[in-house]
Amino acid sequence: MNIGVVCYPTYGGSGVVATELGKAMAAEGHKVHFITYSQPTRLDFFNENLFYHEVDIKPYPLFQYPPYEIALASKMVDVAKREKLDLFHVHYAVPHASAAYMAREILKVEDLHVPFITTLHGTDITIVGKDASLEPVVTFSINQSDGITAVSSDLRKDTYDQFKVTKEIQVIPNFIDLDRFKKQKKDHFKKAICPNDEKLIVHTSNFRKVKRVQDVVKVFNEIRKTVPAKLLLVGDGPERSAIEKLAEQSCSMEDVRFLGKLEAVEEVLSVSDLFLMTSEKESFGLAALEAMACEVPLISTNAGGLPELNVDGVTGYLCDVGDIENMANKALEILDKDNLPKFKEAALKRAQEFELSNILPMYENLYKQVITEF
Ligand code: GMT
Repeated sequence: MNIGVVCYPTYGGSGVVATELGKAMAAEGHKVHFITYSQPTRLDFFNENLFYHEVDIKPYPLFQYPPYEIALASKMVDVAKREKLDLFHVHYAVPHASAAYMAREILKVEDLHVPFITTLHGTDITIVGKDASLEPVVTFSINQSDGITAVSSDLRKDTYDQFKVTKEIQVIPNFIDLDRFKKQKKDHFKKAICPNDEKLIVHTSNFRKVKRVQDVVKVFNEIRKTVPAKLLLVGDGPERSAIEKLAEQSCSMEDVRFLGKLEAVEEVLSVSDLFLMTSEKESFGLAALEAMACEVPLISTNAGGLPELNVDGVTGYLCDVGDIENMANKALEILDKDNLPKFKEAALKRAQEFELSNILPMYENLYKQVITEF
């Protein structure tokens, strides 16, 4: 198949899923064309089946807001014609689904038939898309999709609850490449961070409000009242300065490190004992799955799709959003030397269910079905 993939190219779950899926499809022999405004972060190498087409927007003094959606749709039309695309797969509904709709309809006029699949990732539904300023277009373009997927049953339900979507939404969860995300021997790294064998707690995110990273710091402060521990915060984003301030005021900066954006996050996960995901809403929780694949158990909230990943009492614990005390108590239970090995083992076992090879056929079958039925 010749597939056109539209996604956000930055660090972020939807871009990672889009890129890793595209790479896996290319390895299966399909030709995959990424269409976006800059090179996707995990696509910086040569492969005969992978292509990148940059969306170009010319600045003009009249434009307070450059028309990205139109530029994207135009590029999609252009690539579809030149590369004889069979299908578009757009990740994150806003504004990719409406651009895909526009491209498909333009191509139809020239008797070219290129259907599109929209994958809903989370905040495109739960935060951005449901806002009244966007909702009519989002509803329309989801309904116009030739295939719709959501990354969890919870997100599927949210979409039906909040939008008048009349079409079938197929749940295809996030996936993990266990060749990359596996526990590596990094003892020297652990020794450098935890010289006195402290427990290592980790959090990775894009530091947006929805992640409630301040709760990570608060839970950590409770944990270290009982157990010597260190905290690593990986990632960057709008809330980082506020979190740094909170950490400076509430704990010793010797014990907390902000690592910023990190490509080889699996190396940090390999030496970690516990992952904290304190999000107010999380459609799936890809960062948590990456941790579990590296044998790191999880304290997460019970928000969104997290209960579909984190098995309460087995791979970690599920807690109410903002319940710092319970999160800290449950964390101490996991970190107990008699419990930690079994939680680690269970985390890995659960992650194996989301191995790429289990999920890839779901997308591949959907692609074939949509192309055949269109
Ligand atoms: O978590 C984010 O804010 C990034 C966001 C994205 O769209 O890039 O992630 C969403 O998609 C991921 C991949 O499907 C999911 O694993 C995340 O749970 C989801 N984030 C939220 O729902 C907040």
